[in-house]
Amino acid sequence: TSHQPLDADSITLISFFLEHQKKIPNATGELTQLLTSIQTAAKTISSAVRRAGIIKLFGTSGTTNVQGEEVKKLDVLANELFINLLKSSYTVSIMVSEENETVIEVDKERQGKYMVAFDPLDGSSNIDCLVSIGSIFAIFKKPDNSVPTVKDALMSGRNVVAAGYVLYGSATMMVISTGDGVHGFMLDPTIGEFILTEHNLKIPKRGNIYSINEGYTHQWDEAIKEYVQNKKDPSKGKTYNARYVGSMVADIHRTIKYGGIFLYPATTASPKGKLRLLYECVPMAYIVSNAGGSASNGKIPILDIQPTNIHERTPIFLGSIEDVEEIVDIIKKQC
Ligand code: AHM
Ligand code: MG
Repeated sequence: TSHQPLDADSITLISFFLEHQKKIPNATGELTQLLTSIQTAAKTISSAVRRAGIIKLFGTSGTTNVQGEEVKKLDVLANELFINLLKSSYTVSIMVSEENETVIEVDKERQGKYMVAFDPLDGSSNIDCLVSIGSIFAIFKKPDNSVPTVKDALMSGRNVVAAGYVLYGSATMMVISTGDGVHGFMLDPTIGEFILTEHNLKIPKRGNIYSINEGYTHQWDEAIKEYVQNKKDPSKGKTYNARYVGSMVADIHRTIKYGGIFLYPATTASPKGKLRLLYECVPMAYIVSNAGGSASNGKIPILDIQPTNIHERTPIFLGSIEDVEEIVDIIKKQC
């Protein structure tokens, strides 16, 4: 209960990464500095999400984003927080945001060696009805260590040095990987700190949940139809449960915790799928892969895709290693 004394040994997000940084020879502390800014953005967005109905942040702000969708007021606030806090961290040169059509450049005097791609508030359809939403980010570094330029915004997932997401669910949790395991930090609202609660998250090798928007069945390729049909047919093995929040962060956090598969395939209306490579699929693929799962576009790992456009989309199949293998095999068989 809230009357329970606080644990004097709890590990905060920043103390965890300071310790991690000490283990890396020649580490400058810049990544920890960057993560500090991201956690401040996350705390502020979490507070805004929790109070949005009271401080009148719900509803549309009357503008549309680069994808032609209505932008909610909370999205605008979350985007401004990410941009301003990353700029003032002195660690980033360029940014890609779902909400900005072009790459965001940081002033020369505040530039650092990283590129950050982010979706400041994902799950827009769930904002006004109080269902879970999230933030997603990936931090990239050029292999040659020089400061990235605008044309370097198009880096593949193999250049990611850290990625994570923040889930504004029944509690707020930040899940991060710097390539050395996946770790979850729960926001303790009584002290305003992210506390390590999930050390070294591992996704089960196989799950029993499939997560896809089945309303689009008529728009899927035969392989997707066959796979999903199999999961409901007892003659084809153990049947699966269906779960679909419609917020990528919530659907993927559940997939990591319980196992199973999340699918957003190509549809006739969106032939490249809906989800964006740089700031939705790559960070999630990085996290899931570091937790022992996998993520594919049906042909190659998401992390191997070389982007050609900052807002490009990709089909995605992500989750427990054996579940992803199964769908990829069906896709290959039908090609
Ligand atoms: P958004 O960026 O407009 O919020 O859309 C992204 C969201 C994801 O969180 C979710 O996985 C997906 O869109 C759901 O799409 P659909 O409603 O087509 O199932
Ligand atoms: Mg999004």
